[in-house]
Amino acid sequence: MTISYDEFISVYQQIEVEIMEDLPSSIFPKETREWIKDLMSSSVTKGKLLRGRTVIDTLAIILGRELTSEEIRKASIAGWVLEFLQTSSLIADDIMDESLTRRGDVCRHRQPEVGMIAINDLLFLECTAYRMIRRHFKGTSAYVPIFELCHEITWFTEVGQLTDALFAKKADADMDRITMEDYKTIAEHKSGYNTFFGPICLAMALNGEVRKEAYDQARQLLLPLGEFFQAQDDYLDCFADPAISGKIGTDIQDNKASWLIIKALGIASPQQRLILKENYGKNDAACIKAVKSIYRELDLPGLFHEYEESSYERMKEMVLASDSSLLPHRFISVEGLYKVIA
Ligand code: GPP
Ligand code: MG
Ligand code: MG
Ligand code: MG
Repeated sequence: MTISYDEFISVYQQIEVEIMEDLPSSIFPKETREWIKDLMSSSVTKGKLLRGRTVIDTLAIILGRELTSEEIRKASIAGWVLEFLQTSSLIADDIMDESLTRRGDVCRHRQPEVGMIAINDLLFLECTAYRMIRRHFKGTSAYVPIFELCHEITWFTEVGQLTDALFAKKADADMDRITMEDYKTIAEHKSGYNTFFGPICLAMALNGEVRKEAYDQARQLLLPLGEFFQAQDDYLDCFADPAISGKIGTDIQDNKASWLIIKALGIASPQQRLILKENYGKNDAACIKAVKSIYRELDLPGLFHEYEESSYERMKEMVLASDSSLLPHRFISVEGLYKVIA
């Protein structure tokens, strides 16, 4: 990547100083100031930061040259804006999914000293993202496009998240009625906007892109990657080692319309379906185990890897068929994006 993890973190340190300047000790108690500092350093900076760093990479690809230090600084700020928005969403998601761990730590709302203050925390992080945009871009031509893009990303992510939550509320017998088309709608919205559309379109905006068609094409190419990303996330929810993924899966007990259950119900024998239906959506270790064992019987890991290969080929074809005057092919490197999500 154009910028190392450490270089990107060093931009965060400047952002932290600016935010703390907005909270002078002459007005705010030490507890408030320390809370905010700790919230940001213990949550926002703890991810892989790939979305944020992709803004910088994309800008370098668009320009086709090394970035100046000023360009790196601006793109890094935009990258951190996305990271603040993403962390805000993750705190909300963990409350909704009743998750236990995130980024290798106990979920924010489960930390005894935090509890439901996590709701204020997630709202604070979202507002802080817009404060950062105002501070760094107001008066420049990128200000309005960046502002609008961030609103759009958040808006669609929230609609996707709602759709996901409503599907999970359905009785398990209804899981059958959820199709891969429904899955695509959920995944493209809850994950495609923040993971792919956001980083790439912010770089386009930083480069002064104003053509609506360019953003429309970006949406067309990037949202399907969100579907793949979410399928991978669903696969990892069940099969990854939490020590590596940093989070303990909850999709089975949460009755989620996961890629795995939709695929499984599509190919299971009547007997296997019965076991899936009896055990899915129950927060019970034996039920979770029963579902996982059907997943293995059906070789879902193998089927996921086949899906991975075929979706990669599909993405490559879509990029090659796209209008290069709106989005140069070199700009969207499918290999690069796959590396981002790997
Ligand atoms: C991923 O779902 C989607 C999000 C984290 C978006 C949340 C958006 C909100 C507006 C709250 P997931 O539950 O599968 O993610 P994870 O596996 O990381 O918990
Ligand atoms: Mg979740
Ligand atoms: Mg969720
Ligand atoms: Mg998940």
